[in-house]
Amino acid sequence: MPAPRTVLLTGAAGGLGTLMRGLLPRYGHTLRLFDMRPVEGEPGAVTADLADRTALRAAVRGVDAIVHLAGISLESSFDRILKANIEGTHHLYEAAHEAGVARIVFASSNHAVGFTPRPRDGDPLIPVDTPRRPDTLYGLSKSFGEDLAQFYWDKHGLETVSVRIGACCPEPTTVRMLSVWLSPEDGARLVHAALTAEDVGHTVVYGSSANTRLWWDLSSARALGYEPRDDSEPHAARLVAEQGELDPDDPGQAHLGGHFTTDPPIWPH
Ligand code: NAI
Ligand code: 15L
Repeated sequence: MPAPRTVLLTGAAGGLGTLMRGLLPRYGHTLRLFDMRPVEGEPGAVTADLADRTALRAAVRGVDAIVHLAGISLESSFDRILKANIEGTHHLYEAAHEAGVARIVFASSNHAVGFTPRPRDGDPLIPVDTPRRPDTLYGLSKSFGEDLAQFYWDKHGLETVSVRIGACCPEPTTVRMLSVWLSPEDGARLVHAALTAEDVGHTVVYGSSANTRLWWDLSSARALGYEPRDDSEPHAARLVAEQGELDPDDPGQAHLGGHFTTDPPIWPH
């Protein structure tokens, strides 16, 4: 698919949305912004909830693609996750299908497979087709999102790249993040590749940088044209000195999802 493209960015007021708002225009994408909270410095952004189907229909009209980041990004009650992540994502897909939008880049999460044991020394990387093992209701909603994406491709020909993001932030702050870190610049490279690769159907990829301590297989992301340039390893000596290596006998450190499997952070809003 040719760039530049007009792209609806949902979740534009959030942490990742703010990073992507800064980085994606460099690839020639023109962004339309959507969030239930006002987007600072962006008076033209649409302020609406994913539950507002009329606002969604208007927001998707005329865009080539959607980068769907909006939703609850941590653990919460089932009722709240149902409304924002499950019903909200369904409303978005329905609006996109009605409007003939060609492609969605869906912010899935490593927590869709969070109960997968992490590889130890010499183990193979976790493949993208490993069985889903959500570690939270949050992860369960991301698993639903991936199934929804597959359904809209099979039934309606609406393409999706589901990105199981690791942890996207300026630099890794924990030893676990040395394995799952996605630098913001690599995040933008991956989203750009997901927006522009040809014939993706429904493709699932892991979203991380080329970390020396990587746990999962990036080949499906690389097949889209993603070429990560960053590696968390320069942060390793400091973080390991501060926190120690991960303890394989600690359940909160033995799985891909880390502490989400035992003590997940709770959505504060
Ligand atoms: P965030 O919590 O900072 O931002 C989420 C945004 O979605 C917020 O601005 C919020 O107002 C908006 N939102 C929530 N519910 C909404 C609703 N019902 N209607 C409209 N807007 C709504 O989260 P962050 O970190 O920016 O993550 C963005 C996406 O990426 C989320 O879907 C998250 O699950 C996913 N993700 C992020 C990772 C990361 O490292 N930041 C890792 C894995 C997945
Ligand atoms: C996620 O899915 C969260 O949205 C993000 O805030 C991080 O905590 C990340 O996973 C992680 O696994 O560290």
